[in-house]
Formats: sequence, C-alpha cells, structure tokens
Amino acid sequence: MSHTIDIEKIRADFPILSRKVNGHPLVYLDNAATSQTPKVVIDAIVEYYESYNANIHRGVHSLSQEATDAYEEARETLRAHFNAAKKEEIIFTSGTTHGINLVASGFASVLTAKDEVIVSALEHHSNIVPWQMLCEKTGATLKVIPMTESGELDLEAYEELLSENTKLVFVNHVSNALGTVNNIEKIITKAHQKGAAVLIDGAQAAPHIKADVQALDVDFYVVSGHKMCGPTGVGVLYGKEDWLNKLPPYQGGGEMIDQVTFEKTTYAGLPHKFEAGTPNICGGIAFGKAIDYLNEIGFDHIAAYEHELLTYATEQLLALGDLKIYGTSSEKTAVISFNFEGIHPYDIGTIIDKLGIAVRTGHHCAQPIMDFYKIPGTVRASFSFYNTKEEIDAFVQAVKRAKIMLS
Ligand code: C6P
Repeated sequence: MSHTIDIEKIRADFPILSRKVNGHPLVYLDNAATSQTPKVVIDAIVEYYESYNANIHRGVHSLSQEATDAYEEARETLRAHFNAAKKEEIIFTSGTTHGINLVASGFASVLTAKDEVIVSALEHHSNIVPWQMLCEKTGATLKVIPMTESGELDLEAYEELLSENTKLVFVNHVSNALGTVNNIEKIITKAHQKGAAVLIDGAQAAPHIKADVQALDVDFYVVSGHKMCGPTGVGVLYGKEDWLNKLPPYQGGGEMIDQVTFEKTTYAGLPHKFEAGTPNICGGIAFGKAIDYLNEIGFDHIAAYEHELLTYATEQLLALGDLKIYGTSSEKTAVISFNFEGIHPYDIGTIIDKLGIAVRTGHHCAQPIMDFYKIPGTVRASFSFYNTKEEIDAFVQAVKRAKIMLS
C-alpha cells in the first residue's frame, strides 16, 4: 500500500478503532455518515471543560476571554483552511443542514415569483427540502439538473436550464450516496455567467478535498465538523462578504445585535449577525483542532491513500459476482454503494454488523437517487484514511458470507 500514510501511527490516534463490536474487531466503514475522532480532538474537548469552560464574547473575566480567544482562533483556522478572504466570512453553524437553511431562509427576501433556482438530482435531502420550502414561500421555480446512469450530472442539460431568471444554483461537491465528485468549477462558472449565485454543499467533499473558496469563486460553501474528525453539532458556512451583508439574519437573539430598543433593533456586523445565542463553543474549538490534524496528515496524502482503498475494495467486491455498484464515475471519493440482485441492503448490513463491520444501508437521505435507479436503497461502504486493506478484506469476506446466507 501507499507510503504516503503511516497507517499504524494514524490508527493509534483513534481510540475507538481498537474496540470490538459483537466480539469482532471494529471495521468502521460508515465514514460518510460521521467520521471517527482522533485523541487530539477528544483532548481538546476535555481540556475545554476541565479548564476554561465559559461563555464567549460576554464576560470580562479570564475564563471567558480564554474561551473567546480559542473560539476565534478556531474561526481563523477554518478561514485559512478554506482560504476565505476574511474571518468575518466564516459563520459557525451546527452543521451543513443549518448552513443551508440559513442561506435558504435569507433568500426569501431576495427571490420573487418570476425567479428560478436550480438543484441537482444528486442531492442529499438537506440540499433539497429547504429550497422547496423557499420556493413555496416565494413562488420561485425549482429546476433539477438530471443525472446519468453512471451517477454523474448532465452538465449539458444544466446549461440549458440556466436562464436570465436563474438566481441561485445549489449542488453538492460530492454525492453522499454515490461518491461522485461533481465538476463544481464548471457549475459555478456557468451560473455566474448568468448572474446567479452558487451554494456548494461541501459536506462529503471537505473530509477528502481541500476547497479553496476564492479560487472556486463560490458564493457559499457549507460543511459539517463531524465528517472531518471533529465533533457533532458544529459546522461552518462560508459566504462571500457581500452576500452575507445582503442577507437578513437567520435567527434573532443575543450576540447578533448592535442595539436593542422596543422601537428598533440594529444588528451586529459579520460574523455575529448570523450567530444568535450561545454557540457550540467547545465544538468550534475542537473543529479547529480536527482541521489542524487533517492538515498535518495532508489532503494530498489522504486523497491518494483513500483512492488506493477505493480501487482495492471495488475490485474485491466485483470479484464476488452478481453485484451492482451504483455510481461509477471516474471522479469518485472512497464510497461504494452496491446491491445484490434480490437481496435487501438492510439484510446485508444487519448480518455484517454481527461480524463487527459498520456500513450504512438505506436511501442515505437521497431518495431521488434511489428513485432514479428504482431501488429502495443500497449498502454503502465509505472509507477513510484510517482504514486498511485488511479491513477491506474482512468486509468483503463478511459480505460474501451474508450473500451466501441470504441467497
Ligand atoms: N450525510 C450520510 O450518511 P448534517 O447532518 O447537517 O451534518 O449533514 C447533512 C448532509 C448534507 N449534505 C450531504 C451531502 C450530506 O452527506 C449530509 C449528511 C450523512 O450521508 C448523514 S444523513
């Protein structure tokens, strides 16, 4: 295997990887749902609660200052990671879903009934439902970029959907159900040529691909911390300063105001305008540590190693025969969605769990993709840089056993 990753050293960073499940060593292949947490991130969480737990931006006391400094340092880490021009463009959220809803809610004051917005057939429900709600509210029309049999977007059809009325395009960078890496550079360029803004759902890309928001010239980019070795309940919305200034606040409350009287309230500047209430302080700090951890390994190394895992696992699974893989784009992250003819994915998932192997089964919150393939769901194995070839062997053997039992 690749020499770009010191796998033994990396695995030692993740305490959970040495546990057993149902009497077998854990083989965790559900990384697209949530990633595991390295010790440095766990330590940062413990340190926060043991030594400087306090509310931020509010107290003159030392603990509050320390917590505020650490939280703002994490914001700077995220700014640098995504190469945002300004720290003010980094809004802490509770995750991708929150980030998308924040933008969708803001666009209610931008769109009118004659406007059009464009989504893709490859989206997670989080990048569909908030926009449907927005369209119901504003009367705007939702158009859908179709997908192809290989699980890629039909970008010629996309160009035909774009019009002078298109105000916003929202597409994922990577499909959670299939692993397809979308050509977001082209999607963004074509949208901008029509004067439309673009939101990219980076939830599944960010753990594998380092996005440069300025190079992409993207208007909004959203991610979740828990898919990037950080804790749950924290994420980031990057937004171009002009757009964030233009959109109204998402929620009202403490921390997002400038002055409050019963006659009128004025709002704080960025990023606080979008951060009402006490945030997930510890989560934000730990997310920053997770980003540092990933960068220390290096995204080039992560991508190269995960690609080797993907190639190996694909070959081994296909060798079992009678198996269909959904999502066969040449540009894929390390995700394999598959089914055996006549066997329900849930049954495979349940049996291999008894052997210590964690995968996700079902529609993966992407029902339109399942409808396209006319299936109820798939078995989805999603790999990370801390997985090994030996784990893939155990997984393939377990799948083989399950298939024999269920045939
Ligand atoms: N996908 C999966 O197993 P949250 O829950 O807000 O952190 O992320 C939502 C989300 C949005 N977009 C994409 C592309 C996603 O993959 C997800 C989360 C997980 O595929 C859990 S459903």
